[in-house]
Amino acid sequence: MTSTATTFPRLPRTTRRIQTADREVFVSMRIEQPEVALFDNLLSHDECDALIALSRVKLKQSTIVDPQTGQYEVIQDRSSYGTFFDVNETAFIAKLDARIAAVMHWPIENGEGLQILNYKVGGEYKPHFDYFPPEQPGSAAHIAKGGQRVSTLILYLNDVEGGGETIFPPLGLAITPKKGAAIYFEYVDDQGQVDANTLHGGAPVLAGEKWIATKWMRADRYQP
Ligand code: PD2
Ligand code: ZN
Repeated sequence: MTSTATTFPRLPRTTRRIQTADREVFVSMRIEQPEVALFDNLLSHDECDALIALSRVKLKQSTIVDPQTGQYEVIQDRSSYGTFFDVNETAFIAKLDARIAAVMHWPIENGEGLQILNYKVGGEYKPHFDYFPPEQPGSAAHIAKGGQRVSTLILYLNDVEGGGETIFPPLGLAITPKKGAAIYFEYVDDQGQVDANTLHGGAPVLAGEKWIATKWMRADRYQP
């Protein structure tokens, strides 16, 4: 499937339960314009623990895309540690990639590899867009690898003792991390227009630590 075959929104507004191949997922909150949905029961607690254990051993300081050069840079705005799993890297990751694609209503092959992030106390991700701003020179090289990003799923792998909400400042919305739940949002419509109201960030962790997994979907098949 490519962006030209898209119905919009990707996640139908009437969907309340999603029966994936191996798990029933609940849509516990919806917003329209921009399209945001909270999923409950997406991952089991054992799956969350397994993702953390597999990631802990290979964490590196997170980077962002420099708007001018398109190069990955370590910056203060993103004080987390992270790692990636290639799509379908193992049987376990393949099972999760399939479930994630089912709830995002978008093909597995359009997804970037699952990214795992770990924030310690004080760790945050300042408000940003997940799409590559079309007007920025650094975006072109990334858009060339499967098109624009169109939707995001942030999966919460633990309960955070204090802080660490995912915030959407233009919407006045804050999501408290809950182990096994996930927040979904989409930001490119069927005309290819990006939605600046999806500006979002990860609030500072105040106590404990925060673990998430992020899936970013592209308009077309992703070419790493
Ligand atoms: O950790 C978060 O809550 C968060 C917030 C904003 C993660 C991302 N963006 C992301 O991975 O894009
Ligand atoms: Zn983000």
